[in-house]
Amino acid sequence: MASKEFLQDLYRTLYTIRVFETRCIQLYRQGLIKGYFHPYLGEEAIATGVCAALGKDDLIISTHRGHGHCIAKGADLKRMVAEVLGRETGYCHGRGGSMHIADLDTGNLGANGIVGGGIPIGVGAALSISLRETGQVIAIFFSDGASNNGVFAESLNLAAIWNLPAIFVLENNQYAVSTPIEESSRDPDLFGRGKGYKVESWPVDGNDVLVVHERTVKAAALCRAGKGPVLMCCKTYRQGGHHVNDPGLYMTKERLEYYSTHEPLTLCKEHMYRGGLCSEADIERIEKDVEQRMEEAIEYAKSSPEPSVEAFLAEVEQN
Ligand SMILES: Cc1ncc(C[n+]2csc(CCOP(=O)(O)OP(=O)(O)O)c2C)c(N)n1
Ligand SMILES: [Mg+2]
Repeated sequence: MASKEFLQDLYRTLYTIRVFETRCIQLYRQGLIKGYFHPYLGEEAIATGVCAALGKDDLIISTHRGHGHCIAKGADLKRMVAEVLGRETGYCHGRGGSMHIADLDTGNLGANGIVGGGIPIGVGAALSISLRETGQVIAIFFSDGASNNGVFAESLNLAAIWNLPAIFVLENNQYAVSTPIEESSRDPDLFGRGKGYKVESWPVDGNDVLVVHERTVKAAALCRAGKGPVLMCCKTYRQGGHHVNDPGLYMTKERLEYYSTHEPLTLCKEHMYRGGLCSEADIERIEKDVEQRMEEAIEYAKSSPEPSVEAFLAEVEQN
């Protein structure tokens, strides 16, 4: 059984992602965030469970919906908010914004605005790990839409024939923009796709952080034993539209209702309350602390300078 401390750590990460996304949506509405912003609301258990099973030296590669991955791998909230607000103190000095945060110090090879773009880069990193014999693994995050991209098949096959230490984490949120999974695949669970390449492939409840964690521990062990890759098809659901300006009117009432309770925070709290392991006061304490840290990060970002026009021009000239 998971310990109280471990469950509290998981809840802290889940809640940090929830608050980060919720507050950033408000900042977006205030005009402080430019461009696209794809919230990870409802999908928090995947990044949290996967990253909790990885070591500090292990790697991840992310997607256009990548804030949760950054946070779960240990990114600094202040630098994240600063990046999203386009400030000089951000991870990419405000040049990348929401879809391009990378943090090599925490093993995060970065988000990617190209759907499926992270998959072959992740396999390249796994090949590098394998050649250098470092014992690391990489978790490659991508969603159902990306799994219909040819590069997924090519990458999975290469990883398979070379037994690479890559965990393919398919975040099946059941939509690619507004296209439901039933319209883009005969097999809406998707894990059958790995079997065709003789890759260990599992259906996973992507909203239960303990399940995701337990599966990732197994996947990482297989990878480190030279039996990779592994495909984890984590079923989840977006708690809203594709991005901040999409009201998601095409989402089905039944599923929204089901996933309003079968969702990461609620399920984690159930684990915490089971057997009297944690109290409401424990949860409240974590939530207050997270909310305060987020407000500090927002203050830091707001008071940070925007990059200067001169700096932009100098970079363009250099390149
Ligand atoms: C190569 C490419 N094609 C199209 C787009 C436009 N686009 C952005 S997100 C998206 C849907 C991606 O769906 P999925 O992979 O399921 O990711 P999710 O948004 O569900 O996390 C599309 C088509 C893009 N960014 N890159
Ligand atoms: Mg999707």
